[in-house]
Amino acid sequence: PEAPSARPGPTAPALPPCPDLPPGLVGRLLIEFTSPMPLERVQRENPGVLLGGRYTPPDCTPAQTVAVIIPFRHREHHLRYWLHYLHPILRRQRLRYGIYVINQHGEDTFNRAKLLNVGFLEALKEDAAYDCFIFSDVDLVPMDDRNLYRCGDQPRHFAIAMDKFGFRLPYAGYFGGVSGLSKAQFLRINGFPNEYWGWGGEDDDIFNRISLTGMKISRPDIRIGRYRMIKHDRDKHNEPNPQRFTKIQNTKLTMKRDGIGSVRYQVLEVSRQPLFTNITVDIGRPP
Ligand code: UD2
Ligand code: MN
Repeated sequence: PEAPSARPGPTAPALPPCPDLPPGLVGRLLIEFTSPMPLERVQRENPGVLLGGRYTPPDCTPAQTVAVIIPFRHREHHLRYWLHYLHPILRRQRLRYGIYVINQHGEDTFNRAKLLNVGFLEALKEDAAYDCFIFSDVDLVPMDDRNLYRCGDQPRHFAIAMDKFGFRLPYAGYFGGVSGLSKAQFLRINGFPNEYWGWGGEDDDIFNRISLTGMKISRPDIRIGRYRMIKHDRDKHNEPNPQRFTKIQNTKLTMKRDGIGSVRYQVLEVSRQPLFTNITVDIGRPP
């Protein structure tokens, strides 16, 4: 018989699959955005997170590999709170994950959905194992860790009960804030639209894409899908898009030509930070 080895080597037995319901979740969380949040503190409190914001549970093998994609520009202080709250939550949820901040270069009009498309492609370039994509605003923090950041057999909407909407779904077709699609679900809807410049409409277009391809949104219990949004004014260069109302009438026509298959952009920098991967990208400007 072989001598017992003191530490796991290449012949160590594989870890068991992670349980469906992770042990050690705490449920309702206290979330506040008043005390300042230095990055050094967040780093110190999350020693298990690897360069680029990667994490793998030490005690089990997760079923999925999750890329969290954050559309971003000039929201550094929101990102610090997001990282502070989300890393421990995702860890307790026993996820194998990576955090990708997709930073729009320059000062042209913001384009959230196009940045999310870029995040999908660039995360896959970093690790072809990603099979679940969670798209999150930088200013949204879940108030309950039972809201599991995983993908299922239908596209998932996580941020359903936000403080700013009185903890209710604002309308039945609402799909904004935080959502999740498996790789197959994302490709089935040709990804997200690239042609929504400025604020609004892109989330409704994504909802339309999902309905038009015969899928149904899945949501957590209203008592669990609660979120706090960090209070903020409208950013510069993200004015409400006046075309949004007519554009969302035409998803059926536009989704075939406008999506992940047609996204054009240029990566300017990939920088692996201790708590996240920052990808600065030139996505052009509205025509
Ligand atoms: C709502 C939706 C959001 C999106 C948006 C319309 C909620 C909670 N969220 O957000 O998902 O559909 O309407 O486009 O209802 N961002 C930057 N820098 C900028 C501008 C935007 O980083 O200069 C990013 C950031 O991640 C932000 C997100 O884009 O959280 C959405 O922008 P917002 O927070 O200004 O819009 P909001 O709160 O109305
Ligand atoms: Mn916001």
